[in-house]
Amino acid sequence: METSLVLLKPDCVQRRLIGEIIGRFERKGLNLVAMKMIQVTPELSKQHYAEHVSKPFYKNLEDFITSAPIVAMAVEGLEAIRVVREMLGATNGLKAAPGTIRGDFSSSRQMNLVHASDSPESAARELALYFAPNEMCSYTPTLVGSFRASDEG
Ligand code: FUP
Repeated sequence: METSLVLLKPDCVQRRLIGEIIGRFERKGLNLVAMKMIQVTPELSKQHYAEHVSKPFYKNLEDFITSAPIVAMAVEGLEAIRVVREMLGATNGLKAAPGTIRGDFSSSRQMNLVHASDSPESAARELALYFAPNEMCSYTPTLVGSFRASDEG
């Protein structure tokens, strides 16, 4: 099992797409194991986007991510990090494949609705930024037998 850090960004909240996006993850069979709405501060933005802080687009990105609340979630499942990234589609909504979240709902590189961790190392670092260990609610999903065979994990 893997757990990915997923953020529904300010454009997702402003456009009332929270339910639509969470619904996709639920219908896929992923488990939501933590969730909260928060206002990202400039400090948290710099931590989250540490690899981008020195890039020319960073100021605009920080202004955007701090412009309205976000919904942070921990999403658990088999191969969840790759599965969720593929559900999001390419970074730029104009290039994301139809059927993906960004392909269906975004026409922007910055306002691409959702963030998800891109590796196990990123997921561990990002989950720790948003959730304390006691905010993670692991549980046994009782419907798992309707989602996959018992020998699939
Ligand atoms: P992703 O992993 O798909 O979230 O994308 P990146 O890590 O490459 O980029 C992080 C965020 O920066 C994305 F949400 C989009 C944004 N971005 C810009 O706003 N302008 C750019 O030129 C590149 C990325």
